[in-house]
Amino acid sequence: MNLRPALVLLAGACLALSACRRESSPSAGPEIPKDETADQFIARVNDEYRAHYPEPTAAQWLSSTYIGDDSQLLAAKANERWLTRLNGWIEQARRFEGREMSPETARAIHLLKLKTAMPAPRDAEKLAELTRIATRLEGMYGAGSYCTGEGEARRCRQLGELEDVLRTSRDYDAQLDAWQGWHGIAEPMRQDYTRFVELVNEGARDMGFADAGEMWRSGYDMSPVELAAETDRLWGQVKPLYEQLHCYARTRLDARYPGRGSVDGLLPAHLLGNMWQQDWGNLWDILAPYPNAGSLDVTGALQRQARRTYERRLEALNTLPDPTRLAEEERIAQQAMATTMTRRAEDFYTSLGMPQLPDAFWSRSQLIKPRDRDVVCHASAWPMDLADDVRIKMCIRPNEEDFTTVYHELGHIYYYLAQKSLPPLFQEGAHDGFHEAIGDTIVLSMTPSYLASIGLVEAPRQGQDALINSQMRMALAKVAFLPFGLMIDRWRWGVFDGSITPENYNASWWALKARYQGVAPVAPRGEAHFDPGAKYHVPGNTPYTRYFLAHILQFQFYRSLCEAAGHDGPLYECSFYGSEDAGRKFWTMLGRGAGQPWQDTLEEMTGSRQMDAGAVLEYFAPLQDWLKAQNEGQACGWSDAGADAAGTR
Ligand code: X8Z
Ligand code: ZN
Repeated sequence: MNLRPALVLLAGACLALSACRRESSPSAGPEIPKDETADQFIARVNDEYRAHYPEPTAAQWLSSTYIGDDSQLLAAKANERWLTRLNGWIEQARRFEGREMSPETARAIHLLKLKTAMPAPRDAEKLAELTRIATRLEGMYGAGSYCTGEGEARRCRQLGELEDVLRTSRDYDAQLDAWQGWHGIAEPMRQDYTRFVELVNEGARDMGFADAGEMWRSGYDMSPVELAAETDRLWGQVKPLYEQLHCYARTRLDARYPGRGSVDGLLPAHLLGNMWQQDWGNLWDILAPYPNAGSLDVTGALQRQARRTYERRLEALNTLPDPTRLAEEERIAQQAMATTMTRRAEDFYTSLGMPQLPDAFWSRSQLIKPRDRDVVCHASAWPMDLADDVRIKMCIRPNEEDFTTVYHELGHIYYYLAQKSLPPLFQEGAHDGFHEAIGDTIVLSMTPSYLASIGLVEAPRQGQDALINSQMRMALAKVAFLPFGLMIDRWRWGVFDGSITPENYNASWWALKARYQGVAPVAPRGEAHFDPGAKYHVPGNTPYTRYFLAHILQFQFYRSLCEAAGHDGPLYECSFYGSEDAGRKFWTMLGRGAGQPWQDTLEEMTGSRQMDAGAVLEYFAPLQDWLKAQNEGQACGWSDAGADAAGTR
């Protein structure tokens, strides 16, 4: 489920389990009606799915918002029952192989096999082991903490605080410490992850796939081989643009950190303002093309607003509060600010004619980090009951990245809402990249004019300098991401197919980071480390190619919604805020779910049946020209030798 949580465990399914009976084998389960046709079978699965889906989802919600041994035990158990049920259905579906059935039913049976990203072995013991490991890995990530000092001076920091260092500090060593500190939390995951890979591969093979990676590549209405080739083709389209951005960033970093701004032409992993180097937006102070051509400092504006909210609460108290009260006031102010940011995002969607978020969303979502317990802070959107109980789980802080992430998460939520009357097996993205692209398409509409209209930046300046600033702001988020979006699953596909072995986990990770992103650690990261585990989606087992595809697709969606909104002018100037025509087109696409091949859905939306980076290149054409001029005379790019050495240096 699109980082939609049940992602890991459920990936959108149900569970049918009578309260008094424990499943002992995948084929056990409720009575299977005799002489059931394939169409009747799918109708029954859809009913059972809807009826039982809420329970494992609720268990997973609890274990992610209340990390602890008890909640993990319950989540693992609920997931065990769920995956057993899913395996049972898949086995039952075999009866219909080669038999007559409607195309919808054939599609539903195919989707059934792909309902989880965590294919479980048929063997009951191994299945139970898998759910325990998966729950533990996610818990380790959520509770991860970097502690320094002894006794009184001992201080522990979680991901959010360590990210703050990378966001705001420009001290080389402080950034390195935060970066290394966070990566340390993943070391204990290595053994569990190694076993996890064996178990999901067995599950995938039980289902007829070569390995779990092949299964992941099977959800795209084309062969797994074709899908892999598609990602290469799309990367080939955008790589020259990334290389220009990389070259420009390297020059600026070298100027900011003389002699230390690059490592054999690669960018130092801890200096890019982001733990995984996937979004360089925090480096605005270093990378802004024209610092005097109008401020686009959204983070600063949000922080000022948050501070005012807090100060107003304190003023209203009229007394000097004790520390407990002060902390409580701070929490209330944080919640109020997070709610304001979320309301603002909702407003974009309702401006398109989409419905308001249901009450349950507001009463049950987790918007901020609770003070009293560990939670998985990584943002996600949850369809709890495949109807109106939709929630997000975030630890929102007042900065630009979290602000745009709220818009991203609401994209998932509106996808769920638009599909709630579809059969559950079709309640998915057209493919998973579509799910990830919805909110991001809205983010592309967050132009300087839109940001000014909501009071976050000054009235935008006109002219070439301001345009390049605005393009750079978007490129640091969207273009910098592209190779990262690709390399994570290049690593996992290799892990699943055995070409990357546990002895090479870290070296191959850094070789891929180097090859695709041109990024390297500044000190050796040998096999004592397990750096992939420091990125949520690895312990969380969320496939990642979806985000790469989404970063291409969102520009295609944006272009066609801009057309629908009657936009006239260069693509990058368009905001379709307030356009009900664009909204209708978007909503129609969302409502299709996975009920037809994604190529049909894409064609309805954009007129094209192919994913294509043409819209990305059209959008960034002014920036690409500007970057080429800036990089004139530089030896851009980086060598594979540097790439190969990166992991072991
Ligand atoms: O994981 C996410 C979302 C939830 S689906 C917050 N994203 C990827 C990431 O953070 O690594 C959004 C962009 C990429
Ligand atoms: Zn998402």
